[in-house]
Amino acid sequence: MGKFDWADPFLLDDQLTDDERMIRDTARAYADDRLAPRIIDAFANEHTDPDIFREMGELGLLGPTIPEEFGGVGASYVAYGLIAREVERIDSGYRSMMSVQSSLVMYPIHAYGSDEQKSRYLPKLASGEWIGCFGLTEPDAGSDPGGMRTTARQVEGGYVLSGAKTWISNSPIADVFVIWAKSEAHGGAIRGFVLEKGMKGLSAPKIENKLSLRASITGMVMMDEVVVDEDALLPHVEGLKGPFGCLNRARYGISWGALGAAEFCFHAARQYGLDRKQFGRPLAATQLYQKKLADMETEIALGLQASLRVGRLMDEGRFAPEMISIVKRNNVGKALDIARVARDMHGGNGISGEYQVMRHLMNLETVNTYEGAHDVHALILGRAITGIAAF
Ligand code: TGC
Ligand code: FAD
Repeated sequence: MGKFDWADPFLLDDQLTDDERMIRDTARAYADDRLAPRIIDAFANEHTDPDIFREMGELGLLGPTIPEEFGGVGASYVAYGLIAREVERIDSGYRSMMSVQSSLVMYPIHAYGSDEQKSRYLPKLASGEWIGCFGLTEPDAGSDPGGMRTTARQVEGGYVLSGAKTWISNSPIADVFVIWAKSEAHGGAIRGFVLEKGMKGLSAPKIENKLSLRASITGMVMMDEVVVDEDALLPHVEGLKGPFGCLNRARYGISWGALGAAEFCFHAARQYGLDRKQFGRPLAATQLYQKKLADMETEIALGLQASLRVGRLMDEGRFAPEMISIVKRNNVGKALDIARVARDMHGGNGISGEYQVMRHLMNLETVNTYEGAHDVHALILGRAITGIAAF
């Protein structure tokens, strides 16, 4: 008979390779030693520290699945998920910074870019010297990115981009902007362009006063007739499958990350219940408290196994986007429920920044919405189940 470990009920650790465990341990040590001590102040003061990109880059945590020749470490998608879990155990905003750089900026340049684009951008993005952002969402095109209005007009030797993107992670501090636009020269098809900070007509104002993800800066991207050379175009993809190919990777990472946040909340609620006495005994000695902990442990364990399975299928090249919709939607939804219940289990202390569960709860509200809202993933699955698109 095996031994039961409440913190790793299905022995997930056993199912990892040595390399994956090593990468996970690196990410965990960094998160505990360098991110955890900063987060309470960073969230309270809405402060994003650009040094975090450099620190993560030094440890190989940015674009880890990218081959070594471009600055990555050629790690598995399972390893990428494990990094997301460790970073989001501290804060969803820090995971956001990491996953935008890795899946939404480095991935498209690697998968759809020219050799020149790969050599110019990937090593500096991998080291964190340059910060990237990904502009898909617009004020009037969120869940329906096909309705975007940003255009690229062909001119002699290049393109002119005009439009506005909103809710763009990292944009106010970004050096590199992956922008999706409808290109007149390609029959109105959506194409990707790589823009750089300082281009005339390009600005990225910060969105102030977010009540969620406060340690991760978010902004708009305004493009007022930004002229780019022909070589700013990502040559190897056309249509919405370009941005969706990136979103597949980021959504998958989020499915692990959200469970990292949920694990933090579960562990905090367990410890709080063991320490706090009411009616002459620990809260954890009551049946209601134990049932809540059992529900949390169960959902986290099931969700992690599902993400591990999807990660293995990604590594084997056998994943379908709908698999990712299942784990993104389920794991984030369950993490949000767990954070809410953990907040309740902390009583009045649960609303204090020091106890951190409410910060995770507030963050997970964003995570539930971005990268395909919870209900939008239900509709993606509904389409696959019935053959009828209900968008
Ligand atoms: P649809 O007709 O379904 O598809 C259009 C074309 O795209 C292809 N495609 C995919 N390809 C790869 N992977 C996927 N997951 C794909 N989904 C679709 C499809 O095959 C088709 O290709 P082709 O060659 O036939 O043209 O498109 P639709 O317009 O009907 O889409 C509907 C829907 C709901 C699926 C889609 O629009 C959607 O997913 N909406 C959600 C939008 C979203 O997720 N936005 C995320 C913005 S980025 C972000 O939030 C970053 S936050 C990061 C952080 O801080 O961590
Ligand atoms: P809407 O699409 O208007 O949706 C509003 C509500 O309606 C949701 O509940 C949704 O589920 C529901 N809904 C929509 N369509 C349907 C339908 N057909 N049937 C039933 N219900 C529907 N975007 C980027 O491009 N890059 C980024 O880096 C980025 N970072 C972000 C960071 C933060 C902090 C936030 C909050 C957002 C970020 N986003 C980013 C944008 C994010 O992807 C969008 O907010 C998301 O896709 C939803 O779009 P929306 O906000 O316009 O909501």
